[in-house]
Amino acid sequence: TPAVAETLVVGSKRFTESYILGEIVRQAALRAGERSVHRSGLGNTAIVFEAIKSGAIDIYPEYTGTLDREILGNPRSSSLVELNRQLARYGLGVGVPLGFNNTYALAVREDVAQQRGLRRISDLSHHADLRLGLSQEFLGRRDGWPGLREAYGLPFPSPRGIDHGLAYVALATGQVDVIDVYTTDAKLARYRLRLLEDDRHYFPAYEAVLVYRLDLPERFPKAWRALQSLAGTIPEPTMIRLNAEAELQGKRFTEVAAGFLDGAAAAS
Ligand code: PBE
Repeated sequence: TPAVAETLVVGSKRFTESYILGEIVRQAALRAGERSVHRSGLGNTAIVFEAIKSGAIDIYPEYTGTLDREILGNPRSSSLVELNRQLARYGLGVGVPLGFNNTYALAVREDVAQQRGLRRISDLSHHADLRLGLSQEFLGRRDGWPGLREAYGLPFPSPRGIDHGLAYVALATGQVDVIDVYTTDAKLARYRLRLLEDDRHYFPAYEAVLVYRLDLPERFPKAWRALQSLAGTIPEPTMIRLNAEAELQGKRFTEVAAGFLDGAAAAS
């Protein structure tokens, strides 16, 4: 037997939901009796994917549409079987669909939407004076702004980059007119906003999943069993509630994750 137990290293991206999911993974592994640390908020998708390829982390929460479009450059949505086939060349696997989809959407204030008659993304093409404030990662992603602009033939040559954590306040105070949102954002319920219909079906599904190094199940068998039992346990309303506990009630990510796992344990 090895002298020192190995430590499972979890990573996450730099936004609320990713922190919470990373913390759920760390604590689930810990509760299963495995040593585990969480390198939280490592950076954007590209940075976290580099970290798992290099072995700096063993596992992190990701989304199917992000794997397809941004990471693998696939033009269409793939099945998990196909994603696994493509990820195997990096020594990676994907699984444990958690139970919710978190897609991008464009949002405007309800009063502005009514004044201008905005319902669908295609309606924006007749309102070239609107000011867009888009999250930095969205501005540069393959499934983000450049493709969206082209798919809809939108004007807006240079939208402002804005930190996603500040976007809702910027919209509410009228500093910008249109922002990109994530559909499980807790703040969506806080402000009177209208989500514009993606009438050209540009955005794919972004089902939450776990991406892991293929040697993880063998190195951490107890954690692996515990992680697999997370499949299907986070329906969309639950994820929105967990995001709200962190962003609206000011709970720590560790506390939000522990509360979720306590509830899951009590229910089983
Ligand atoms: N998403 C929507 C992005 C951020 C918001 C969850 C698909 C992602 O992290 O890939």
